[in-house]
Amino acid sequence: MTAVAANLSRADLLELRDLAVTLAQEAGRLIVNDRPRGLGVAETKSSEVDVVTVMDRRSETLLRERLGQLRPQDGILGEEDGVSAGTSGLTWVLDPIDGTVNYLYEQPLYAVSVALCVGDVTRDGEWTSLVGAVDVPMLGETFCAALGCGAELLRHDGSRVPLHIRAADRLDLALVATGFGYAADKRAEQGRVVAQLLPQVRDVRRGGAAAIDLCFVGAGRLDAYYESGINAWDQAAGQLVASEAGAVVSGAPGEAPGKKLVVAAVPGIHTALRDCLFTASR
Ligand code: LIP
Repeated sequence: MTAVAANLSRADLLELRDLAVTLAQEAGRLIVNDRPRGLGVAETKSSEVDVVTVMDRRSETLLRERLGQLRPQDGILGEEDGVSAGTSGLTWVLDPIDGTVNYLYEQPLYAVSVALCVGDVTRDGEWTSLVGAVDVPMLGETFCAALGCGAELLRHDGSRVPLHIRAADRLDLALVATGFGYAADKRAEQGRVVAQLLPQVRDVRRGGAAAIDLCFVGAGRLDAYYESGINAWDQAAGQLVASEAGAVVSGAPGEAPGKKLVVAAVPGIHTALRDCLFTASR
């Protein structure tokens, strides 16, 4: 199902995109301005290094409250509080702090990711992002996109520029980002894959936030990003920013992007990178 199936016009999509921007920026300000001194780990999830802070929860609470006021008919899927059903067939997919470990360590690459999707957001390949916004408060930047309407970078000084990918056609000259999971066995496997990739590309970056990595592909700050094991909330908005800026966003060969694998790359290297990853992971 797409925007047409969701009966949304271009004007509707742009209005919803702007709402996603507003909400992402509100939550971005909250997590910076209200960060308590001596912020610690409130709880852990899949492992001791998969952390949640009190600000992850406050950010998602703010986003849910605002959506409850403005879009009560829509569903919500949030990283911390899960699924809330709606009646519109549309679902807001929220990562209240993407790059939580960076946030915990006061490193700048963390973001609030807000996407509006159609379809079943709990199943890979069964959903499509219609609008997305990724606010990176420490950079003073918000990346946003609407399906079929392009992608933009909004700077907190009020300026805005369209996003376009880099022109690249050689994998050996590509700057590629990736990330690693929170489970030791998964990280060992991912380490083997990136070790095989490293000599075949210009260099590798590990920023720590999928949403930012995907937006950086769209902004021409990376040639590609791939990762396995990230959730819909990590990638729903960033996928759309990257694709609307001209990147190819896929999963494994013949599969949609999702938790199993997401590969976002400039067209000239997407197939070569995906083939390289497929070979390395065997
Ligand atoms: C993060 C992802 C990142 C991945 C990290 C972590 P979180 O999400 O955005 O790409 O490599 O391990 O999963 O947990 O900060 O929301």
